Amino acid sequence: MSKSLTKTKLIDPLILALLQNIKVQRSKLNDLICMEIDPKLSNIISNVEGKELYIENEFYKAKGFRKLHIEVAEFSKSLKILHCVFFPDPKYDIPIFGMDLVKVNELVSAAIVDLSPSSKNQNLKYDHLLSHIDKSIFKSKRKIPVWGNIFSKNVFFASLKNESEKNAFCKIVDNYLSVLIQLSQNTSPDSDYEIIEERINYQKNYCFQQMKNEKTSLVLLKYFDKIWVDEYIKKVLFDF
Ligand code: BLA
Repeated sequence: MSKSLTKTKLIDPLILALLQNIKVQRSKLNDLICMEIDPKLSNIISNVEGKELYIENEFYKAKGFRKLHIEVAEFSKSLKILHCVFFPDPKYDIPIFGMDLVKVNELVSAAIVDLSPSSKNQNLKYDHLLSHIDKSIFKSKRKIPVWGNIFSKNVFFASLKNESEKNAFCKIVDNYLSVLIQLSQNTSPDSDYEIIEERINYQKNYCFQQMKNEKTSLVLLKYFDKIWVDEYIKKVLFDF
């Protein structure tokens, strides 16, 4: 059914474990379809010494979701990234699933996952499903930056220092995805224009705030010019 990510590259074991979890959860969605994209954007590879680069993108859609995006990237053989955002179809009352894992050599400096609200008070519907998930083993929780006001109060953000924290993060991602799948299976499309418009605006704002994260663009600017980076961020990562 699908082309699969990372066929062409030996992949980091933690990123591989997360990818497998995400794909198993994604396969539970109804009407899952792989979206073809320009191969220039799906696979980006450079072997220039010191500036080696590998980016692989996969896009699907499904009932309730306009875009299910997974990106695996490796920069200069040392910086490894797993980026994943599942954007709901604004006709549906489903939150935005987002995760980012940034690994520099063996240290996971940033591991973040959230089900972010895609309309006002929506989080009240799933808060109780996330808030009891145990996060007590993590020793290096991190503070959400100012642009991160798009995240829910159950956003998880930490550095991962050892194997047990890495395993526990995989479980948290899996739990958040299970909640997402459960929520998406219990909804049907709305036709009220006002609520759809509100959800569109929430997604626009989500993308707009994510674009303020200079850490994303700073990495890409080491390998590409500004025009390319702006296009990539606006069209591939955070389009609306
Ligand atoms: C941080 N994102 C980072 C960092 C890098 C990237 C290098 C710094 C790591 C650190 O603070 O320890 C880079 N992330 C990338 C790149 C891509 C990427 C190049 O996805 C893709 C090409 N970022 C997201 C999503 C979320 C996210 C979907 O793309 C959350 C759902 C969050 N990334 C996020 C946050 C930080 C971060 C909150 C920390 C920012 C900070 O502390 O200032």
